[in-house]
Amino acid sequence: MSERDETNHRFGTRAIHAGQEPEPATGAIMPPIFQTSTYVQAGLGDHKGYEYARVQNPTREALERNVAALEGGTHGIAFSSGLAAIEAVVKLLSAGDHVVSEENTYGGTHRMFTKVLARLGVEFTFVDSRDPEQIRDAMRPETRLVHLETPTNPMMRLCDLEAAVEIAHEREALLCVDNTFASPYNQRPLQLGADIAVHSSTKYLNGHSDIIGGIAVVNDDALAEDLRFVRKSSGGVPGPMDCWLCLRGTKTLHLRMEAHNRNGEAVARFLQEHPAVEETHYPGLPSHPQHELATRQMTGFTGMVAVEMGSGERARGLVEGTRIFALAESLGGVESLIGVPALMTHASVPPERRAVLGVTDGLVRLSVGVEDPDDLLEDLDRALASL
Ligand code: P1T
Repeated sequence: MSERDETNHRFGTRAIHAGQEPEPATGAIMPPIFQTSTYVQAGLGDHKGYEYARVQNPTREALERNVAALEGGTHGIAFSSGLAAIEAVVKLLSAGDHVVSEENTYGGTHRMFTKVLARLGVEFTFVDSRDPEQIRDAMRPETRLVHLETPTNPMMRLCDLEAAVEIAHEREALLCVDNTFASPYNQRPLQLGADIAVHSSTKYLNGHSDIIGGIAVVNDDALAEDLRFVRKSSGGVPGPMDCWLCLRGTKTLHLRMEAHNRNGEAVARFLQEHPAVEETHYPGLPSHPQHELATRQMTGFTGMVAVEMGSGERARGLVEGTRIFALAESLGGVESLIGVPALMTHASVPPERRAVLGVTDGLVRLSVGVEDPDDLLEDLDRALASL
């Protein structure tokens, strides 16, 4: 992965500066929150490029330029949520088109594909993309999109993106990667050849658990145009205040991700050694079956850890026993969260599919925050001791 962009700036500098110029009227160093729905025109058709805020908003555009620079892309298209971003990607397709999707995505993504978009005539085949040959085998003449998530939510499975790019492009399908779990600090799918990187910016990009947002990043002008057209036509835009908060978040992405990576690894190592834990899923551990791929494709392994506790009762004991780790959905904020995917984020996935994926009632997912790591380990140790 190239460390610098065309401005010759490295990641941390881009995080703070990319896409933002001092505001021209006053010199304000921070992009203003353009809290407006419309823009006054001097005469019919005589305007400054801003007509209506579903279509254009300067605060949103600053965020889009910033995240595009972090992903190594040329265009960012921001949405009202991560699911709205993924939905817009599928809305590039038509009824009768086919999508090959990783089977272990966020539960809400699977629900949207199977319960909403499939009803509209788009067909989906779900595969285990740890084996890229499964993607190849599922491709049909009408396959227009391969949708991957790596690492996956919550099993922390990986897909070899370079292999997937080759397979998708051989058949002229778009490759979209949900990069939410890794964040662009740790993994940049576009630089590995993917066509679209999508995020729930609710998570690491914003980083402070105070907005819902999504974004798609691409390198291709025509693809960006198509996604903007879908957004303009469908309407899933984020508000300016949320864009501003997210932009404030991305300024510290590199600092936060260093701490998440460090704390995630410390927690994973601790849990792996703990006798009360049956199995620990974390791509940064040498015992992870895809650790070699992780070190090739990622530069850090995030704060996301999943552990198998052996039963629903033991999982409940752990998630209800911690004091610093808060029992809650979501992830990627500075504060540590803990939950049981089978009852929370993946409750919408049918039980038989959950069983195939390993999303058991005993699986606990941790979003390790950036608190003092010793306090986090003590919190887990205390909760595990009480089981
Ligand atoms: O919640 P929203 O911003 O719409 O993003 C959906 C989404 C998309 N992709 C991934 C990988 C996700 O994890 C999510 C949302 N996930 C949770 C809320 C969660 O707790 O896992």
